[in-house]
This record gives sequence, structure tokens and C-alpha cells, in this order.
Amino acid sequence: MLFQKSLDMQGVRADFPILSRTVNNKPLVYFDNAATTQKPVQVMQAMDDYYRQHNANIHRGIHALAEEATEAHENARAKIAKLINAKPEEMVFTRGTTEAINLVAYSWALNRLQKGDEIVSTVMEHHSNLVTWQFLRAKGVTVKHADIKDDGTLDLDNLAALLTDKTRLVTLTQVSNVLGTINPVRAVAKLAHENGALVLVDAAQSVPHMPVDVKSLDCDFLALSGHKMLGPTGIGCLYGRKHLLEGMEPFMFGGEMIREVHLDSAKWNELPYKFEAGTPNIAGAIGLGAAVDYLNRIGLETIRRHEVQLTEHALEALREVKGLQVYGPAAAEDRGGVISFNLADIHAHDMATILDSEGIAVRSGHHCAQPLMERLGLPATSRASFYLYNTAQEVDKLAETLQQARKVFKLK
Ligand code: 7TS
Repeated sequence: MLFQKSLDMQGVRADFPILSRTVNNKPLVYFDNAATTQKPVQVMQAMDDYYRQHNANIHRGIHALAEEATEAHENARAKIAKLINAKPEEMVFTRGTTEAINLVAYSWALNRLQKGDEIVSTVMEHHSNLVTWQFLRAKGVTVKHADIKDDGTLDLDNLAALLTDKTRLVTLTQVSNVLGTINPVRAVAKLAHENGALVLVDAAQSVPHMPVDVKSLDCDFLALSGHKMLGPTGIGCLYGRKHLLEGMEPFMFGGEMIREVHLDSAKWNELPYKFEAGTPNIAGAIGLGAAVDYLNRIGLETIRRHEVQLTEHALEALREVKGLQVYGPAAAEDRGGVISFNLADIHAHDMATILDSEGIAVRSGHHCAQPLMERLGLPATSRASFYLYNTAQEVDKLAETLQQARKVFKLK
């Protein structure tokens, strides 16, 4: 298999110190990127430099350090905004995707939706895009979930049939963290808008891996996590169309988000600060900015091509393992670099333990998508998920270890 020449694999891997460590005396093969990604030295250095040279609280002090820290923080916002073709004031820093979705639930949905209103989602959502909407049921809001087809793709006709004049929001993931399915978000947005509903995109598994443009998706909100795109934990973003964010009330109150306070009243700060109460994760934002620089230097098209090739290679290699069931769309181009599988009736946790003994890190279980597992009729899967620093050799090692597991469990 010919891998993309422009991805200098040795150079890339050298940027990630953790990739040269061993686990159980075996070279680490890190295939748990859907859970969180490893960090390049450039991200760690940016954060280290901030703490060593510029540490101060932002937006308040009129001293040099405060100005430097503020500038670095806002530069990071501009970088992540540009990455998805948004404006900085449309990007609210959050702790991650979960908090971004919760922000929409509290600040938009809770104040606007009424008894009888409907939300349409899908059965393949991560719990953070499921449970968050369940709590609106107390207000009499109905949440409906579009089904998947047998090949693991979204049943768009089913989704379309769920839309009514009561639908106020359609919320879905762009890439499934279990099946790898890439959803036709643009088509869903068109359907939703024709019905007068807004669209929220859970981009936790898409923005890190492929070019994503909020204008061409035509979405109203988009949520992402920094730690899944080479950045640190504890930082993420909510993108929202400016006029929507302007019309929303904050759901957290405190310093930073106010312009003027009196004992019995307050005026909110301008966008996006009105949603950022309290001292933010300054170093985290700066680390995310450095991660965006890193991804841009490699290029998200290149990363996407690499992952498609790697996934294609993995699907081929895993097909050779007798008794192995792979879930999700058949073609690598139709999926992100996420492969869930089960080998015969070996429990996914036992499988993950065997793989770990060979230094291979995968996640096993329900992947915080229990309704999807129920829909698939599965208690659990093992999941290998790839990123730019993974290689075809690592995929071969996974396939070899699965062949060995067949022997260990004396499978016929
Ligand atoms: N949405 C999707 C599609 C996800 O995959 C995840 C995390 C989240 C939301 C939540 O992101 P957070 O950063 O706010 O926690 N997914 C996974 C996973 O698949 N394994 O561990 C975390």
C-alpha cells in the first residue's frame, strides 16, 4: 500500500515523545485516539512557555504579562475559529464537547422550548449528545431518534420522517465514535432548516480528522474537544451563529462575563465573553492554538487521506482474521478512522487486555453510546481508532495479535 508521501511519518512521530515508550515491554501502539489523542512537543512547549514567561489572568490587568496572556488566549480563539471558518466572536471556549452541548441545552433550549416541542437526534449519539436532551423532557419536550441502516449509516429517510412543524432542533454527530460512520450533516441541515429547526453538530470526532467548515455545513451550532485534536484536556469550543449567541442568555454567572454589575442587576459582556464566566483555562486555550497550528502545518486533507488509507489497510487486514466481526460502513471513504470489532464470543474487555499485553491500546465497552449498542444488539465492542501518527505496521501488529488471540482462545 502506498501511503501519502507528504506525511513525513518519522518526523511526525518524533514530535510525540510518548510514542517511543514501551508498554508491557512492547512498543506502544496507541489506537485509542477517539478517546483522546497524544500531544506533540509543540503543544506542550506552548503551554510550558505560557506558564514560564507570560502567566497572568486575562482581560483584566493593565500590566505587560496580563496583556501578553490575553493576546495569546485570543490568538488561540482566532486560530480555532479560522480552522472551521467561523469568526472569533462565534467561538465560546468550554471544557470540551460535553460542556458545549450543555451550553446550548441550558442557554438556548431551556429558555425557548416549550411543551410539545420536539428535538430530533440519532441512535448513534455519544451520551453527551443524548442525556443532555433527555433532561428537557421535564418541560414536555419530546426527543426522537433517527435509526441507522444495517450497514451502520444513518437512515436519512427515517430522520426526514421524524421532522415535523414542532421540531426545533436537530442534533447529531458528524462522525460516530463507535461505527466511524460519517453523517451527511449538510443534507440534514437542509432538511432541518426547511422545517424551521436549528442544527447542532457534535464534531468531537470530525474536526480533528478532516476539513470542517461551518459555513458549508450550514450548521447553527458545532461542538468540539481540544484533547481529541492534539490539544490538552479541559478545553473545547462551542461555535454558534452570531445572532443566535447574541439572543441567548448565559447559563453560568460570575466574573469575566459581565460588563456592569450593581447589587440588584448586571449587564452581560459582549460575545463570546458573556458565556465564559470565571477565569478560563488560559494555558489550555494556548495549547489548543498550538495544536491547530500543528494540524494546519500537516494539513487536514493530508491527515484525512492518511486515515482513509490506514482504515482501508486495517479493514483488509482484519478481514483475514477468521471469526472477526467489524461494525460500520464497508468502505473506508465512508468512515472516520474508527474500527469497532468483536472476535467470536471473546468479550471486548478480554480482547483489550490481550491487546494491551502486546502494547496495543484500544478501548473496549459501550464507548458512551449505550443506546447504539442496544440497537446493534451488542454488549460491547473493542475499538481501534487512528490518528496521523499511526502506521500501517501498527495495523499489521494489531491483525497479528488478533490471529494470536484466536490461538489462545482455541478458536476453530
Ligand atoms: N461526542 C462524541 C462523538 C465523542 O466521541 C465524545 C467523546 C464526546 C462527544 C464527548 O467529548 P468530551 O471531550 O466532552 O468528553 N468520546 C469518547 C470516546 O469515544 N471514548 O472516550 C471518549
